[in-house]
Amino acid sequence: MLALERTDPELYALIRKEERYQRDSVRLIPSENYASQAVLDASGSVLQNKYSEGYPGRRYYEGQRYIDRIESLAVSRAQALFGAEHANVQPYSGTPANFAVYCALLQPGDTILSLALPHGGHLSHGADVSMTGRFWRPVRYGVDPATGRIDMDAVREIARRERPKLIVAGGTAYPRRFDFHGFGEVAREVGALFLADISHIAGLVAGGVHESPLPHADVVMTTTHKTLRGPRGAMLLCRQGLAEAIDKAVFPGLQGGPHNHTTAAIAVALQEAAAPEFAAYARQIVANAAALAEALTARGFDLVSGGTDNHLLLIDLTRKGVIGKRAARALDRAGIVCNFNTIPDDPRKPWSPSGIRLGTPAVTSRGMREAEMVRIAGWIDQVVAAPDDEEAGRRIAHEVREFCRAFPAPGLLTGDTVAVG
Ligand code: DSN
Repeated sequence: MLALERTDPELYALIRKEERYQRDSVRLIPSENYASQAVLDASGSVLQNKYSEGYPGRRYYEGQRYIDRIESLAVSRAQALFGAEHANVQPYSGTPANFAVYCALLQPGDTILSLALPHGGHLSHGADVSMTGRFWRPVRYGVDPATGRIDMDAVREIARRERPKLIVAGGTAYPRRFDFHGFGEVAREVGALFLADISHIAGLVAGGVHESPLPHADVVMTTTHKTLRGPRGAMLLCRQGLAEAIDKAVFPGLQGGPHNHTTAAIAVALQEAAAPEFAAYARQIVANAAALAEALTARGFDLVSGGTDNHLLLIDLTRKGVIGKRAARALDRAGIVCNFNTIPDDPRKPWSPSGIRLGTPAVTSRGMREAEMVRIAGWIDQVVAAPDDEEAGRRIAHEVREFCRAFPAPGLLTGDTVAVG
């Protein structure tokens, strides 16, 4: 970033500080990751200079000889990795991608059945505060209060009663597997279409650790920057029969020119995800989450659903006597970055909920394994036990910084090269 350093030293210093922060802390936000240097290279390339409304071979601007090849490469890699008949790699991110699916498949006012936001669903699945909850009629399934898991019999009952046009499986804070086969059966029984939003688990699906929804779903949406470890973007996968509707909804329906630099970076990430090392990475994400869950449970933490099948843990801090936001802020001061989160049927509000959410994709990208998860659980326990102890927070932050040195993160500078300001 020599040019940036020269022309805008203030901004350059802020980026370097963020880089050092990412390097020296344990990042446990389950939707975050460290993209490879190759992904960052493509994402910061001259491709961002080009306008390309349309699709390969059918553009509204000239000068597409390389852009068409780049987008076609991303599309064919997505098709191959996920076994999809059709792929659209242009959505800017997950929410616009889900919006495009609703525009393609539904009429305004049609019913969408999805996982309730307070039970781990996503805003774009029809939450009240989202436009998706205004333009369409949302109905919700939740998790069973006793098990913390989705009960497919309950989903079927709601679907039979509400007759949705679309059923959505997927979420942001659900630590268990989605029964894609079961959702597909319910959708077919009530004549609904089925959207699987695998944004959080796409890397686990690509790595063969979680079941693919492709045989069961009409459309699959994923963001590309979470467990898949690509740039910030999204993809839609579907069968050929829905391809035209999906493509038209993305462009010209909702978006203008695709972000070609992102498309190229998605292509890079898809190639990386097809490598055998990525399957090992996906397996280790899940093994690390299980190890973190076990170590925290042994220290008296309450995990929603009692554990995890994937990359994330949702922790109810009620019995620890600390609210989620206070814990998350104290952890951040101690070099452990997570987010405060509602738990199912949380008596508290989303801005100050009862829980925290942790995930292992980023720490696994640094090469951390089960033993490191036990160490991290120990720090979390110390911080949550005394969130206002600033001295302990500083000591732990120092220990975390030293610990992180042994685990270089992809795409980040190492050593003192980032020592600015
Ligand atoms: N914001 C993402 C997450 O953290 O799960 C979902 O869009």
